Amino acid sequence: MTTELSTRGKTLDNLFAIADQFKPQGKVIDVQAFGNGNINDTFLVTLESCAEKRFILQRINTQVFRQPELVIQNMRTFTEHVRSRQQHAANSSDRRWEVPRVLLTPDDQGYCIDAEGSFWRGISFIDTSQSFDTIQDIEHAREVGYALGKFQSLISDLPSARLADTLEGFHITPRYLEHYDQVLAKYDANNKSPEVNYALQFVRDRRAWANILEDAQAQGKLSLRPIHGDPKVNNVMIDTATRQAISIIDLDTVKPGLVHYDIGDCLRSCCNPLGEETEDWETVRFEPDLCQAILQGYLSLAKDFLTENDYEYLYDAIRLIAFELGLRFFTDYLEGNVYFKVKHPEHNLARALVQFKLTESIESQATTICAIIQDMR
Ligand code: GN1
Ligand code: MG
Repeated sequence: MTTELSTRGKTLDNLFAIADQFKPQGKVIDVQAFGNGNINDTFLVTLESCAEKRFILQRINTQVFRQPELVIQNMRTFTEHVRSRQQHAANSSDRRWEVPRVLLTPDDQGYCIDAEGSFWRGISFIDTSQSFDTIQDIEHAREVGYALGKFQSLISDLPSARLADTLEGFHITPRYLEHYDQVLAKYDANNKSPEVNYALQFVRDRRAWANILEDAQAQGKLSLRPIHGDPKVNNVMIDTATRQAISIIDLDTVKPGLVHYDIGDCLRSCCNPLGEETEDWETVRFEPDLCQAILQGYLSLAKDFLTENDYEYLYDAIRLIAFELGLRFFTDYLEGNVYFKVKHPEHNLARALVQFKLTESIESQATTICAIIQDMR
């Protein structure tokens, strides 16, 4: 079979051969494009007659992750840490919680490089679970918050020095602004659309405030800890039977950072009921009830490790990470879509407008959001 898949001309035959590198217990019978990640290419591999019938095959985007071996190494460090903690804490919780495993290759490296130099890895599939692109109800929101608290508590005692920095500058908003300025300096400013003008003005109006978390860190008010980096709604796996959160997947950006990046990213993703891919950007809204439920779930675990200063910057984190993602999408649009995968040339502009509208909605509800946070301290 030589069916062309949509991703850079890999044939199904190639993909079967690559999947075979991850020492599957059974014969590979199917490989399908899977999920809707913006960076890596993801496939679901199905195996015949064995206990674990599926696994995830991914081509890592090496334009983004320049040292993909370090991404695998971090993932293994994290998985081993959690496994040893779970063994020591046996029976302390009756809730199901799973950590995706790196699948080993015959040389035990956990990745393989194909004839064209593409970098591939295999990851175990979390069975009997599913994820959603938007929050389904209040219970779902609480579970997503719980999952982030659980994740951060599991890595809270992993020394940051054991994790490599796999993506320098990730979530450091002033760095994204610097890059934006460089891109803007080269951008052909003729015939700007009203949407581009809106976005340019949006960034101009907020740039002075965008250092807020980095300044707090520089002043010693906030400190670096291991974080997930990308805890958006569809990275939280929900058990299909119990509806409880049982895992956070996508461990590419597990590295030292501020917990605020995680909280901000989780809330900007979950409290936008229309989802980040909506084309109806003008009606995008931040939903405070979902924010409250997520923070309840999160703080049920995180209250043990958050400091007073951490609480002081929660509102800013929610506002900042929505703004930052809008800035990242907008910059990529201006630069010609070199970072995020797009379905059409204006896609990143549309995504940027969604995040900017969300930021506006957060700003207009600042009092409500701050009161929610205050009530939970
Ligand atoms: C990217 O590829 P994906 O969908 O897991 C991005 C995140 C963004 C997200 C927005 C390494 O994640 O930071 O929040 O898109 N990942 C990277 O959907 O830049
Ligand atoms: Mg990701």
